[in-house]
Amino acid sequence: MWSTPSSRRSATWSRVSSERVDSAAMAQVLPAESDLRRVIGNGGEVADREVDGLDEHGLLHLYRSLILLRTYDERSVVYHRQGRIGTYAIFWNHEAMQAGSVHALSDDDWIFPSYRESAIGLLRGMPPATVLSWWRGHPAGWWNPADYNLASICVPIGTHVPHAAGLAWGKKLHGERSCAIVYFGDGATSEGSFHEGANFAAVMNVPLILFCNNNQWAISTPITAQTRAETLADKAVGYGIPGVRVDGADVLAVYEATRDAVARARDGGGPTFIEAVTYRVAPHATADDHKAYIDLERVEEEKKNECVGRYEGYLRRAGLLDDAKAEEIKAWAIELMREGIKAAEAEPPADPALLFEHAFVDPPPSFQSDLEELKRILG
Ligand SMILES: Cc1ncc(C[n+]2csc(CCOP(=O)(O)OP(=O)(O)O)c2C)c(N)n1
Ligand SMILES: [Mg+2]
Repeated sequence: MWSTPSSRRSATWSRVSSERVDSAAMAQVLPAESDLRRVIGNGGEVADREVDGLDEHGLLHLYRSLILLRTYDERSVVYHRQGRIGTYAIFWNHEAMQAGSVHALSDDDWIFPSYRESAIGLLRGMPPATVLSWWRGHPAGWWNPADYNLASICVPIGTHVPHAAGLAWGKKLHGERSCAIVYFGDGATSEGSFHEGANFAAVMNVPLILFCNNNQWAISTPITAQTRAETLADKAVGYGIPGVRVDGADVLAVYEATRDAVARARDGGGPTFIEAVTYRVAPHATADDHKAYIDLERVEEEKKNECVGRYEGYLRRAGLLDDAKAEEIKAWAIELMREGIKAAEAEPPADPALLFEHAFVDPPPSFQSDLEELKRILG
């Protein structure tokens, strides 16, 4: 940056400061919504609603995506127990947040996932073997982000929020109509990088959707120990952007909220913060035992309202799904996973030198002996 010719530097900075003035002048936001938006009823006194933008084909496609993610997740826990993949971050009951939001995007919109959305690439046509390889620690699990408009899976909490804000800013500077979405958890809202990214996106009025999966736990830290704000959506007010709260187990409510946020982003309306509220009914990851800190009765209660079953009920009430169709889709997803783990396991062992390459331009001399020792251990 210091070698940037002064003419280019000043052109960039004058654009930056004038945009800041514009967006500051526009920053008049309503208090964040505190009610959870819902579309799916309960089959009783709470009626189902219809959603614009999804016809019969779209509604079933969404179901297919939910089943694909659910099957990926359930099979992954089994593969972990069989020693075929490493530690795995379970996303059971998070599928609606992922599928509902991705269905509101176009393929040229960029996705920035955290580890909780590790399999979101499947919704962009990524083979299950790629994600399974990632969890196997194998380089076959690395991809070129530009191939899918999908950034790599972010494990440090919140550090991808500024990356997503920067990419979205670039889109704005290029005059593109596409946007970016970044996924993070409730715990991430306490991180500096979340704040930096959200504030930058707001000030620069970039086309970004900040999608918070509020599953009410950050490993063993409950949401009540995370913030004194009444809702996480309230944080949006501080950035001067709209904040929306949805039921994260209602895939159609998630779709609707994201669709609106995408439309606003494309029209130059800037970022939106979406708080999707759900409950983490599984342990944080396969290495965690949540019995040490969670109320298991609450977990059982929450499971009754899990997102796939709720959407299945909606489709059945609308006459769009029957047992035969549901079984066919589940069988398709299981077969994909069978092929996926077979392909991942057929990958030849990775070259251990890859662990050391690309880390430094000038590697320290110790790397050579470290690599030799690793090779000796691996036999
Ligand atoms: C910068 C950073 N600090 C700490 C951790 C350790 N860590 C891993 S997961 C996690 C909890 C994150 O909770 P949340 O943001 O709510 O996401 P969730 O796992 O619930 O999806 C923490 C603190 C980390 N990965 N990165
Ligand atoms: Mg969380």
